[in-house]
Amino acid sequence: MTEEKAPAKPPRKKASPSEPKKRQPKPPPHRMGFVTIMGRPNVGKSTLLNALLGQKLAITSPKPQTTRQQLLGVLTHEGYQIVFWDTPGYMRRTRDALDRRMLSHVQEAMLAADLALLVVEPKPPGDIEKALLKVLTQEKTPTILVMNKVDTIDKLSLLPLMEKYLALNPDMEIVPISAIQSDGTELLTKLMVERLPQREAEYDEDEVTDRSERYLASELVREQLFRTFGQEIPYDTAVEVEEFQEADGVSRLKDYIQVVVYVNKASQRRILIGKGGGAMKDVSTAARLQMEEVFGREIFLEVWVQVWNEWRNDPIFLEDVGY
Ligand SMILES: Nc1nc2c(ncn2[C@@H]2O[C@H](COP(=O)(O)OP(=O)(O)OP(=O)(O)O)[C@@H](O)[C@H]2O)c(=O)[nH]1
Ligand SMILES: [Mg+2]
Repeated sequence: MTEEKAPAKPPRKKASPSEPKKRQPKPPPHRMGFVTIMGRPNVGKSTLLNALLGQKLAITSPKPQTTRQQLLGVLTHEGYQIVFWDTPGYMRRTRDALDRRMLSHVQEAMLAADLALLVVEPKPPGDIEKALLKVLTQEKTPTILVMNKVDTIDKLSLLPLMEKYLALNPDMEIVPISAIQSDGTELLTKLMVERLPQREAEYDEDEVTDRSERYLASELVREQLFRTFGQEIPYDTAVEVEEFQEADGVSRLKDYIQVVVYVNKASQRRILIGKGGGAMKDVSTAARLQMEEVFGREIFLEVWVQVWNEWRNDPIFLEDVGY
C-alpha cells in the first residue's frame, strides 16, 4: 500500500500594501416593514399608494372620505419589501356607525405600523395634523411627513410651510411630492427603506394586495359613483358583488360580474336609475373599463340598485359588506 503524499502547500503570498485584498461587497441586509399612509380626507393618500406601487389598486376621487377600509398594497424589490396600508381619511368627529368603523381602521393600522407616512396638503398644519402627530410621537412611531400636491403651489412658499411642521417635530423628515405626477416618490421610497427593520419578505413576489378581485370590482364601481354623483349620493351608497364568474372559454367568453349598489332611500334609487338610467349606465361603463384594465381581461358587468334604509347605521349590513 502506498501512501499518497499531500501536495506541498504553495508558499503564502504576502499581500503587498499597494495591492488591496479584493473582497466581494456584502449585499445590504433585506428590509421589510409595514407602512401606514394616513392623513385627513382628500389629501391624496390613495393616489400616493398607487404611485408608490406603480399601478392602480386604490380608488381615488375629488371627494373626501372615498376610502372606507384599510387596503394593503405590497411593493417588492430586490433588497426590500414594503407593505403599505392605505387608510380612510382621519376624522375627529364621527357621525354614525360607518364613520366609527372607518376611524377604527385608521387606529388599527397606525398601531401596527413600523413607519407612518403622514400625508398633508401644502397648507399650514391644522387640528388633524397636530392630533395625528401627537399620537405618532406618543406611540414612538417613526414618521415621514409627506407634503403632497406641491404641483399646485409656488415653490417659494414650500420652505415656510415646512418650517411650520418642523416646529411641531424638529426631527421629522419632510418630503415634498406630487403623487399625481409620481414626482418625488423615488426619494420617498429610499427614505422609507432606510427606516424599515431588517427582516425577511413575508409576501410572495407577485402578491400586490391581500384583497380579492371581487373586492376590487366593488371598489371600482364605488369610485365611479363618487366621481359621477353630487354631494349626498356617494356617501349614501354601498357596493357589493353578488356574483363573480370567471370566463370558461366555452359558454362564458367573458368574466361575469353582478354588482348591487345599495342606497339609503327610495328617492336616491330614483336619481340613480331615473331617466332611463343614463347616469348609472355611464357609471357602469366606466367601472367596467377600469376593471378590464386592472384585471387585464374582458368583463361583462351588470349593476343593480337596491334600497337598504339607514345602512350606514346598520351593523349587520356594515359587517356583510365588509366595512
Ligand atoms: N394636484 C394634485 N392633485 C392630487 C395629487 N394627489 C392627489 N390629488 C387629487 O386629490 C384628490 C383626492 O385624492 P385621493 O387619493 O382620493 O385622496 P385620499 O387622501 O385617499 O382621500 P380619502 O380616501 O377620501 O381620505 C383626487 O382628486 C386626486 O386626483 C397631487 O399630487 N396633485
Ligand atoms: Mg383614499
